[in-house]
Amino acid sequence: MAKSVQSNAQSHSKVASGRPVFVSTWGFGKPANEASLRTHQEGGSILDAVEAGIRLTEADESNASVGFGGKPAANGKVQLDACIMYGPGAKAGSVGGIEDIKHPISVARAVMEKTPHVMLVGQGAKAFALEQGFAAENLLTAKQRKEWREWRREKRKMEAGENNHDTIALVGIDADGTLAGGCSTSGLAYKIPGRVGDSPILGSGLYVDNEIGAAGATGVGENVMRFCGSFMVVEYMRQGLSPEEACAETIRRIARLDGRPIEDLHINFIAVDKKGRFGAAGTGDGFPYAVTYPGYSEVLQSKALSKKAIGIEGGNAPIEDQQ
Ligand code: SD4
Repeated sequence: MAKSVQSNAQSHSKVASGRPVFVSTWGFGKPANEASLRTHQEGGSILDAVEAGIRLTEADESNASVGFGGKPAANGKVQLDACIMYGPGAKAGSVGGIEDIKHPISVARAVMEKTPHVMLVGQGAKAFALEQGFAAENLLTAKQRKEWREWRREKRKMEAGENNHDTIALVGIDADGTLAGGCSTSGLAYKIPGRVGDSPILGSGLYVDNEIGAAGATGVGENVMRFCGSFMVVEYMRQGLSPEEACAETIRRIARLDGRPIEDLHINFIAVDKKGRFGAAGTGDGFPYAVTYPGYSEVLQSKALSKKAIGIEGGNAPIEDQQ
């Protein structure tokens, strides 16, 4: 296994020629990466940079899967999940199902830096955020309230497929080789209140290993979190796979264990390694990811493990439940 892995590795390497490097999910990751790069160039740490990039996406009302403007749970409340991880010392913070707070990535960072804990959820997470000076605000926009009401009126099912995505996972490495990453989402649209997906779960929606690299996930969280998906990507990189092949091998292994065809899983991974190599893979065709370093910022197409279309970015429209 390790052998064939090594030989695959050579043909799938994309390497950044500058530092820092930021890699994130979807096309909207590009402006997030660019905010990260700016923050770093202005003197921020790699952790500050990751947080700043994700905050840009959280504040973007047009993104229906992250932060303000995100789609609500079935009860009409927007419940957000986020985590952040810093390579040195493997420090981490996370919040699950937090309501009324626009920047869960910053609350996750506060959990990491100001408490002895790693994860806070629900009411406790919100109370902590308020204590830390975060403002409570309504995150359900008029557009999302209208769509949620229609969804409720038509008694449609919760969706979990190719049009229910757009989480941001963003990982970065600086000139010293220090790694950091974050992940933020409103989760699956119209989920059962209290449902938490992979995004705030360390090792699932995000993992950072300062010796090896970092990885993040987007898509149907249930199909990532049963397999510690991002941790698995990092472990494949440890075995010598390139970031792209590590993402692809993780998807193949998940599909084998799950038993369903790859195209029914709707998951995607991004990764960067300690050498500044980067890559991504998705179960469907057309998963875009963004890569930014000094003098370079592009949206690239990931390796596709099936021909099934990934669904439109910014989609997040109800379809039949595919669970
Ligand atoms: C979740 N993984 O809550 C998230 C959803 C997502 O892009 O990634 N959307 O399952």
